[in-house]
Amino acid sequence: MISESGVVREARPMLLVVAAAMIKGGRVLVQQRPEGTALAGLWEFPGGKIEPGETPEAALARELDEELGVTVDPAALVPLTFASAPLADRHLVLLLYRLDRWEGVPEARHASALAWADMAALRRLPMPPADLPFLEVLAPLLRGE
Ligand code: 523
Repeated sequence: MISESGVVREARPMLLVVAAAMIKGGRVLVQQRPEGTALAGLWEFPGGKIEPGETPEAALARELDEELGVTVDPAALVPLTFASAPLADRHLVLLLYRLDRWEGVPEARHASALAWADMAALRRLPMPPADLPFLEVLAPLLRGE
C-alpha cells in the first residue's frame, strides 16, 4: 500500500494471472465464476495463475485447455494490455491476450456458464474489477469484425 506521502508501508505479494479475449464473429468469450470461488457469479475473461517456471503464454494455453477443453498454440496469443487490482492479501496483475484461433469447441469445465458476448452484452455483464478496463481495449476489436 502506498500512503499519501508516497511511502510504501505494506507490501502485498503480486499475483500474476493471464486471461484471453477469444474473439469470433464480433463476439468475445466470457465465463461465469462458480459459487465457492473468489468473485463468484461475476463474468471474466478465461485464464488463471502463472505457475512457477511457466511463461505467461504457456500458462494461458494450459488454463484454456483445463477450463474450456480447447487446444491453443501459445504463439497465437497476441499481448493486448494489462490491468491490476488489489485482492484481500495479494495485488493482482492481470495480463490480457487476444486469441483468434484455437482447436475445439469451448465448454464450461470450471465455470458455471459461458457466453459469447458482443460489445453491448459485455457492458451489461457484472465483471471482476481487473477485467473492466479491458472493455475499452476490446471495443474497436469487436466492432472491426
Ligand atoms: N481473476 C480476475 N479476472 C480474470 C481471471 C482469469 C482471474 O479477476 N479474468 C482473478 C480471480 C482470482 C485470481 O485472479 O482472484 C486467480 O484466478 P483463478 O482463481 O481463476 O486462477 P486459477 O484458475 O489459476 O485458480 P485455481 O482454480 O486455484 O487453479
